[in-house]
Amino acid sequence: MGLDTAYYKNNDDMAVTIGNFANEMTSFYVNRSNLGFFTDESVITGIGPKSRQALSFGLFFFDYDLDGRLDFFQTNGHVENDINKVQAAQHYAQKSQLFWNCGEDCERTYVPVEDAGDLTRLDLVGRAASYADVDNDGDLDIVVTQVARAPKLFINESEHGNWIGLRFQSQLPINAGEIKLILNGAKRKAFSSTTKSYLSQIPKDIILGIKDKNIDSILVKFHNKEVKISPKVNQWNVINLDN
Ligand SMILES: [Ca+2]
Ligand SMILES: [Ca+2]
Repeated sequence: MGLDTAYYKNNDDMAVTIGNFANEMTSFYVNRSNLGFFTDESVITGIGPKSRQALSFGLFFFDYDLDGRLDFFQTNGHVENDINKVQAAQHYAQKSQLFWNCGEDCERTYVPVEDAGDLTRLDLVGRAASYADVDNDGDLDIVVTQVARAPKLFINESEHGNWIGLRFQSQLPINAGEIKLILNGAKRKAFSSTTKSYLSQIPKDIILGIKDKNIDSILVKFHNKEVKISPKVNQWNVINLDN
């Protein structure tokens, strides 16, 4: 039911994911920048087969281990609270799923994280899902709401890489656009959209996972503006886009 878009390979190939009903895979369409059309890559990315049984709602790309590659999360839960009486394989409360982005060298881009603690252990009637750095340690934590049950907050305690926090200030709306980032000459792209997942919003701040702690500069391109900064690593950097 939810959807998200991302440059999941840190190149110009854009992915669109859509959560679907039970016994339907999560859709994963990729717009190949060199072809100009979308291809269905749900199976070959590794997301499809593992998401087929679930009825998926909130979902999003995010870099949970801050290695610079966008991972993927979806929360699940059926719409019929007695579905198990008529379909033995289906349950009202279902487990959420986390997929690690393994990179270009792997057979499948996305590998299921079988044990992500309570995040993948608890059965939830998942609906909205969102993320933010709730405990202010740089990594992204997750909130999932449920039907007629308490929402869940999952604090990210995984080992993670270094990060750069970007907090934008602008008189222009920065919650609906594309931000092009150049880190030490290497391109990264990010959306500044705060609307994603299912009935959810995320902060407009961006946290970038980085392998190299020595980042000389970041060039931010947004609309017709360019701002270059020397970022502080593992800290928030406030960027004024009006200058
Ligand atoms: Ca990652
Ligand atoms: Ca955190």
